[in-house]
Amino acid sequence: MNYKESKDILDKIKKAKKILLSCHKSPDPDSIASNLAMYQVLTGMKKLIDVISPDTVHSAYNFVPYFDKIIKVDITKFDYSDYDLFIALDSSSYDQLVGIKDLKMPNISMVTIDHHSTNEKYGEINLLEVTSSTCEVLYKVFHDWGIKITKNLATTLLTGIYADSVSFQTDKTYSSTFIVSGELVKLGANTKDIILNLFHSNEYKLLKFWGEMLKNMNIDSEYRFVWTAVPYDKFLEFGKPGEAKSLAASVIFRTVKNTDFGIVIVEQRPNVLNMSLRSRTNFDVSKIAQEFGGSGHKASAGAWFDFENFDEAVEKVLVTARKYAKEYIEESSNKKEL
Ligand SMILES: [Mn+2]
Repeated sequence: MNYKESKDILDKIKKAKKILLSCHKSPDPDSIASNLAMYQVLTGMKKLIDVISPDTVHSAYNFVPYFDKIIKVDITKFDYSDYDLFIALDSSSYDQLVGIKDLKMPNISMVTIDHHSTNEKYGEINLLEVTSSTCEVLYKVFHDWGIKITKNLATTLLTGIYADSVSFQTDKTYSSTFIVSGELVKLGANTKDIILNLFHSNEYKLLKFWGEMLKNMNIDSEYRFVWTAVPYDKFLEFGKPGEAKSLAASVIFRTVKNTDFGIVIVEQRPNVLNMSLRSRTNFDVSKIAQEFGGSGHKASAGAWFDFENFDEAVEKVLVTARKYAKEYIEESSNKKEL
């Protein structure tokens, strides 16, 4: 047995007739894939399953098997009364799942399966392993349940692992991540399709927008970071590529030699800034995000915040970044002296 919770969860599933699965707000590939993997396994057990999403699911992920089973709903009006069980995947809190603060939790039995260290254990049974992805955890759960992994299921699970580990680069990429991935490849996961769709399918317009970001890229050599800031008129001009910012932060702005981190700021709505931060070293970017009402991890964080004057708002971010950068540089040099 990989997990002591596996049996109790399976017992709950066996007793349930109709089970609800739900993607989290702004569903990412691990959210989509973990839900569709669970969908495949539970329909195989002849259960009635609905997979809902509180947000539109990006069509870029329609290569994931059974993608068309996800139904977008208005979560504030959703009727839960039909279901015996709610399995919440890849969401550290109910707020994160629905994307609305303090929305009342439905009055049905809830199980959570997750990989975020910030998980608030909001279900009756909570299975948490801090690792690459919920899909990695699910593979081990399915193993405990004795599920036969089909090619489709293997592709689905490996999609979540590839995406959430950013091709095995995050610090939550453990030996278990490689072992599970190896097993999934052996079982017929279509790695070519996953790589093509996840990493080699950028929209032309999005890359042109990256050009705009790169044009405005600056380096602060003293405090060791790069940053860019793009105003709303440019965001509009390039067709509002909403996903461009976090992708650019991961793919470009965290890769600059002699820096500790990168910041990408885009005015995605008039007078609202959306910021993505990525760390290249041990620098904790979530500290900066938190000062602007955001959240995230040490290596990757983000924030949305209102502002009045664009240049002043960007300057405020830079001042905050320099404050934490200074602390980090001093700490690192102290360690070296010891
Ligand atoms: Mn995840």
